[in-house]
Amino acid sequence: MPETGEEKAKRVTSVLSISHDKDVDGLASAAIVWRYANSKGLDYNSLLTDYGAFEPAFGSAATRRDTLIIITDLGMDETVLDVVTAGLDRAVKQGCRVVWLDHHHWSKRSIDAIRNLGNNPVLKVNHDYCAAEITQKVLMPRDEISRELAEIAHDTDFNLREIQAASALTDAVSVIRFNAIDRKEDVTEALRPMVEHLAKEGVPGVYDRNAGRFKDALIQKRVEHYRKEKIKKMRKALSGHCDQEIHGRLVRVVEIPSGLTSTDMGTFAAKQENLRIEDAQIPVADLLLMLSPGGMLGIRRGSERVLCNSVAKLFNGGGHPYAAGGEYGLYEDFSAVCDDIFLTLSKDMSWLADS
Ligand SMILES: [Mn+2]
Repeated sequence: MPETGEEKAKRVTSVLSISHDKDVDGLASAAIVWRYANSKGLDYNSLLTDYGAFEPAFGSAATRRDTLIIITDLGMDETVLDVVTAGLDRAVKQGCRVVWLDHHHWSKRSIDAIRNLGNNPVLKVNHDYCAAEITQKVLMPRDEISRELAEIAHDTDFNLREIQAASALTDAVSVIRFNAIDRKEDVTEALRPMVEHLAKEGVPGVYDRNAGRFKDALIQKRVEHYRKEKIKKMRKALSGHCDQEIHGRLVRVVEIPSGLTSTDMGTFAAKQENLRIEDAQIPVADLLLMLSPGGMLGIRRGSERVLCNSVAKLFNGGGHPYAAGGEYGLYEDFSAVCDDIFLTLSKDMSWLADS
């Protein structure tokens, strides 16, 4: 659509990047946006945020003038539609332009709300790629550092774990985030040095591939410590597992402590060699539900005989067939929760895959 004289924004002078603070995909996307801003000679500001904190993020976007606002790795569902569109609408009236690049599931109403903003908004949503890959293809198609950042993000977002640097970065992000949250510090500020290094030099800016370690010795030490603790916590969580066979599938529920992600736990629990508990060997479960202290449910699978997204729907959540999340709610008695979950699953068959 050609820009009309009236609608045309004054030349943008800066870029505001809003990206997901939770994982490597969000950080890599922010780093690619930085490289884009830099290549165009535009000022760059970044905000990293998470679901539940859209109000301050988009409130801040609403104060911008003549800014290209690039949002990456964040989905917009209808619960935040008003907050998001109000903020962006104001920004657009002040000469801003919106580019939104994402790979989550969007409702038609959410898509229309963004497409209806003024100043020719760009919205690209594609489930086949991670957000950093979409960001790289749209903004920096010929930039080698951006391409590598996207590759690292893909490895972690699709949980392939084939690239050592990608797994290391994932752990470093967790270490930095959990540490900031524990100390009640700002997560964006805590992650900013890492995003900057990634933006300026790509992966080699933070991680030495040949040595297999972070360039920053303190981060390396903290990641090593985090990994050791993580394995202890995962073994402990598994030892308290609650199993039941439902509709011919082995369903397992575990409690996970804070500081452990369901992606890590799910990956660990899907490997037979990790399932030796005391002196007994337990099988890999078809379906694994991980209950966190706040009552959130991480849902992963150990075989293709179950659909995690259909399980999530029974617990107010959603996701992919191979990984999903839901909510159980606050609880006190873990074994009562297990009974309740098993009962819910036994009454429903939508979560059974045909294979
Ligand atoms: Mn992502």
